[in-house]
Amino acid sequence: MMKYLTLTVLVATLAIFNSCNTPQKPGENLKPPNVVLIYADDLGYGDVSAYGSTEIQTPNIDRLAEGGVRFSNGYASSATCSPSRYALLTGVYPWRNENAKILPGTAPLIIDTAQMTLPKMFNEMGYHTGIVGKWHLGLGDGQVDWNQRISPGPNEVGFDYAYIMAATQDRVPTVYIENGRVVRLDPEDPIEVNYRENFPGEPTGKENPEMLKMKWHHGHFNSIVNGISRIGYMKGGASARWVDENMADTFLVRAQDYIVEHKDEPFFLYYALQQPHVPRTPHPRFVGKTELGPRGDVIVEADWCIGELINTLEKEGLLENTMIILSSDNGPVLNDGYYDDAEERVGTHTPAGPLRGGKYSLFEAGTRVPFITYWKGQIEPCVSDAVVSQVDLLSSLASLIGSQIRVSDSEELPDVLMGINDQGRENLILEATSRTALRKGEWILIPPYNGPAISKSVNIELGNSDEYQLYDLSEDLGEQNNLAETNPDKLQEMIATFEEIRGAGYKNIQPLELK
Ligand code: NG6
Ligand code: CA
Repeated sequence: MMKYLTLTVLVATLAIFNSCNTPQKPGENLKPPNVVLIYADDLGYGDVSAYGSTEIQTPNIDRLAEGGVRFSNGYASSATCSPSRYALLTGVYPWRNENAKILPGTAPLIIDTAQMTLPKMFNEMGYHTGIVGKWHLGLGDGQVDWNQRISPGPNEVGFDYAYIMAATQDRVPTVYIENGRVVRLDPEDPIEVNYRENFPGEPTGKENPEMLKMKWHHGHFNSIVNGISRIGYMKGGASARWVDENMADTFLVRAQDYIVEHKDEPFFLYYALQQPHVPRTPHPRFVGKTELGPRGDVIVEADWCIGELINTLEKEGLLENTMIILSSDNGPVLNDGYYDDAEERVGTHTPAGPLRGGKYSLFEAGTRVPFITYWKGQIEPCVSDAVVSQVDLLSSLASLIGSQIRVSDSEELPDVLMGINDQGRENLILEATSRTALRKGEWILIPPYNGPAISKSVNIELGNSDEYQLYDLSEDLGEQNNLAETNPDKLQEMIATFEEIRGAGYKNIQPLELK
């Protein structure tokens, strides 16, 4: 009952906002804005207060949502990281690239250096471009020497400045890389990385649990760095290894410095936060900020970072000339491989909001994520129900800043981003661990896939079934009633559209094994 009441109040509160169809003022000629793209890692649809969370308060994200367009149907291109990031930066659906899967830290770069990218598009329009944060799109050619300049990487696909972690916080190498060079590396203590076998004498999470400050639950039992065992083995580079608890501040300061340094020219900054991906390691000043343990605390930490970044833009007088876009690379997960109390302390919090599934899932919560655009003085606050995907950012932002570049999977929806109209995509292919589904209007089609219905390790419904699944989101946002049998005509129509866009190749997909 309590929960029902809270939801009712929330829906009523949200309804005060206008829907997004205010026509543009006639004759308006906008100066192309700077663009800051803030991209969280594993942040769920229900994890922020602007989207209904009551247990976690995110006032800075809410400030963007309340002053901008809050999309209720905004999607990541995939339910996992690398494929989503690939689509975000290239405007190409991830299922077109068989290498766009969750990557190890030693994977080669999966973006072709000849390919059009978001930063290249900005570059061609005279923008300076920077990335600070998580990369996870591979580096080099597969034979990286971490002690030399690492290339190709972000600099070779359009970023003038790059300060990154190679893969994820739970994967080696656990070092920062600035424009291709490992930061603070001592040449006397070279780094070696291997994902197949350990280096003799190096401790691991499996063999040396006494050295761990955070215990692994599944996977994550290889090299130990900062008391946390990771995926993959690493040796050397002691002075370069990151301290997880300082990562948020490290990235924030680089992002702020970038803005200050480039305030006098147009810029595009991709600020790729590491939270709330595992291992969740809030700085001590955020520990205990929520009742939810580290997962809640790092979301509050991320929100604080976002607030500080907005403050920098404001202080530099850039807020009225900068479009801020906020989203997440995939949906939420509680236990993603470490014992960090995320499941135990979740209480009444619903990371996926009203949606079914989570990270790795073909159900809505895998890919439907917080999605906000904000531009002070130019965007009228509103809530948009338009279907929009991160794959659309390339063509849409190109159109917005006057570039002619378009990429075919990336739909041109600048007015949707601006909240001027709410006519989004008609069709969208959703992806999760190589499997694909279709959203068409308010309908969802999930074709049959082998594999477990629920992943036991992460405790998430994956969307696998022997049968076709057909859901009507307008009546059934939680995807509980499969209408495939009762609506054969709609089912056939959806299959036809899906196969037309996707090709028949989806049938041979072996979904990623999730233990
Ligand atoms: C999985 C990891 C998970 C996370 C994920 C990538 C195991 C058992 N699980 O393989 O912890 O790292 O990959 O997450 O190793 S993502 O957000 O970067 O896609
Ligand atoms: Ca992710």
